[in-house]
Amino acid sequence: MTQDAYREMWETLNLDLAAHDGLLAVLGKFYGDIYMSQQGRLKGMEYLDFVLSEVHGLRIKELMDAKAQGRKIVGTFCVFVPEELTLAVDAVQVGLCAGADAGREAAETLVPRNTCALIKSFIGFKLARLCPYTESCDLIVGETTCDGKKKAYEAFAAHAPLYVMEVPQTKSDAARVLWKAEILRYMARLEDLTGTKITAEKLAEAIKTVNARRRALQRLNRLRAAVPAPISGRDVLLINQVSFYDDPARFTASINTLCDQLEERIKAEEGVAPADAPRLMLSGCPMAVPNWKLPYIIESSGAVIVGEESCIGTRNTRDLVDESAQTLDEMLDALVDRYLRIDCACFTPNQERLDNIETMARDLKADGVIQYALMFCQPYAHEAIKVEKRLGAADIPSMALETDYSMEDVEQLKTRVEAFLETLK
Ligand code: BJ8
Repeated sequence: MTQDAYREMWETLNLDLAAHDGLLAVLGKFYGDIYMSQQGRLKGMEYLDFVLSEVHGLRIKELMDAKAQGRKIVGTFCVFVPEELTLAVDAVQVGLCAGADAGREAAETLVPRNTCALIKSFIGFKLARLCPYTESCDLIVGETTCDGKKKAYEAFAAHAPLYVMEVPQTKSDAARVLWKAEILRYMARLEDLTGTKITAEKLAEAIKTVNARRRALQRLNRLRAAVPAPISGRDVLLINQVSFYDDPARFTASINTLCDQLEERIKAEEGVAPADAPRLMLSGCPMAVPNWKLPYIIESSGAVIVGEESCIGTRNTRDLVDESAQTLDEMLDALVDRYLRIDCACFTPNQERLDNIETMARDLKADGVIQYALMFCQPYAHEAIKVEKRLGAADIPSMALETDYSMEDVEQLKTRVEAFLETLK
């Protein structure tokens, strides 16, 4: 498609074209500096570069074509929304990225200033008419996770076709009953939206599709345990980010090809950083596209990131849905169980997250962990204290950072990261 045809498509979606041009220019420059400057990238990353270069182009065209065929587009902000149900009604699910400081001033007319950058970002993108994904959606699914999101959705509902899932805050038996009811309610909403009934056959297929993507990402995560690290943390973060909006089957095939290349590289004992480069794991809040600030700072300071304990990382891929269920109800139970294993900091208590972090740091042979929290994020800031204690008891060095999407603190973050790396020597 030509640039003119893209502009026509964006105009149809009612984007603010001038502001959108500005956003794409910044994104392109940022991507060039952070990604294309890396040495020794795998051939398979060309696919990701292509997807990113067409992020508001070709993929949006695909969504438009899907809509023209009568398919619905469902946008989400949280890994609690079961994509299996969305696929089972032949709708397309896209994660609505919220990783840029765009439309902040407009967002602050709807939510308080001391709201985390992720929430302000999704509201800002909508109010400033900057995101073709948001504008393509027939339904946007929110969820009652943290207080910030819960209250923000009340304001957001006046601007978008919003539906909110009630996510329990504990893992009790009563919570499970609530979550099952919510899954059934969401299923009915999707059936109503699309006019398609979910059958055992369709759901089984959708479960397989999403599990296959998780397996490919699990494989990628296992390969990162190699020394020297065969792929940069920046590239894996990008892969995880793209997983939220690319076509699932195409994405899975591309990541498996990339993993084949990684295996070759590991056999040849080649790495993206020297074998003695400090190996760091990130833990905490999700980093949505195009939030690449901290990974860039870390890796340009001589360390390599070997894991992301985050929803745009292993929290989204660690658990599979049991594929042995036969009936629709058994499949729904399998979904309920799988999603209730998510160890988001919004749960109380949340002991399993501490166990998962320690296990992951050991499996990846991490020399240290950097905890990442967005400013004003209460759940992850609270858990940072516990995580630090737990890692300290396990003799794994860690440091907790709080930041947002602005570039103002880059130097300060760099100084702290470098000081942390010094302590690891
Ligand atoms: S399952 S982590 S994607 S809720 S950073 S908005 S928590 S104040 S994003 Fe999340 Fe689902 Fe949990 Fe994962 Fe609130 Fe914190 Fe902001 Fe956050």
